[in-house]
Amino acid sequence: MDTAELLVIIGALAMIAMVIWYFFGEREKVSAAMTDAGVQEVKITVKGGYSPDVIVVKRGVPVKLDFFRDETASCSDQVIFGDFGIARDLPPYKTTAIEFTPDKAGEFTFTCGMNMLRGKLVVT
Ligand SMILES: [Cu+2]
Repeated sequence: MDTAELLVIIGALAMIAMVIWYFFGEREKVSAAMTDAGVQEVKITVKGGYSPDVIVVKRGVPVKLDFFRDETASCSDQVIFGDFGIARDLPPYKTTAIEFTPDKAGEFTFTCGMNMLRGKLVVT
């Protein structure tokens, strides 16, 4: 095997790794900041997805998730936290706060109304 062939193989493996990371990787993981009022607050931008899309919070402490929807694409006009019985409309170009206290630890998926956009709430 000569160097050129080796480079092609390395390049191909790097591409495969990128694709796997893109579809299955945790793109952006953020731990909630604690406000003076003792609330765990995270700002999330909604634009073709959730950014950050992995949010880490503590169990038993009130959480405030500020969803700023930076688009009008109808896909994202609802956000659903099925495990917590929360479904909320997100008006475009506005911030919608979702407040609740996670009472169970684990990893909980949140999605748009069609189950297409996905994020993960990690309760520790
Ligand atoms: Cu959708």
